[in-house]
Amino acid sequence: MTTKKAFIFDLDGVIVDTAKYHFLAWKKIADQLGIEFTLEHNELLKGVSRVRSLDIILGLENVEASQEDKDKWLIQKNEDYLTYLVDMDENEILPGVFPILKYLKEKQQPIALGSASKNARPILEKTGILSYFDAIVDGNDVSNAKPDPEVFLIAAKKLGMSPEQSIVFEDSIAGIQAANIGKMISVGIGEEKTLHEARYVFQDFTHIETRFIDNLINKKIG
Ligand code: B16
Ligand code: MG
Repeated sequence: MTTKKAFIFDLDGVIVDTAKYHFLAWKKIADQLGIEFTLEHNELLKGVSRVRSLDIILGLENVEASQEDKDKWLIQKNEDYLTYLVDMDENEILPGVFPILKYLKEKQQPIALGSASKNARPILEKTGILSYFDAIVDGNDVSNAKPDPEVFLIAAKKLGMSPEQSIVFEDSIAGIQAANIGKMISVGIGEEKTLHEARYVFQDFTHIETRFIDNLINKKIG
């Protein structure tokens, strides 16, 4: 009998390096409003919904705005962000991701996407990896943003697995917290100092050995 686990991947910053495009698009809005917005501030937006991201940016300098203005900036940000995605192809897949996805497929492990982004599907299509996913849960499917575990709980359910049988790969603090709150195994992708709440942290997928995946599948770690 094959042992199965649910492997749930965040999108931005884990599968593709779109975090840099989100940053550039938000920076334009911040500059327009005279708000200082740095890469350090950008960490606060990772895994966070578009609406909440704008509130965080405005909050950096206590800028008050009408709902009408906020709606306008949200549209502007997304339109600008989408221009960065036009030429996106498989070259934007982060190092080590393809081999891991292929390995999980070989081992017949269920795979899901758990992303806050409302642009997730077109990104998966453009980069040619949509077919690797047995379930997709994105910003269009949830009402509670990370660190609420809703997105990952729905993903696990769609794969027919319990939270305890689920492993979440995440680059954001909010996402790691969501996985932990959901009682899943959290694997941080990025800096140890930023993602110290994760059960495991790897700089990127090239640092994850198949032995680690095998141990997760066979429950030797967790
Ligand atoms: P969109 P993830 C998140 O995606 C991003 O990390 C976050 O920066 C972004 O604001 C959010 O998606 C919403 O994205 O504007 O495309 O709907 O990391 O959860 O895959
Ligand atoms: Mg992310």
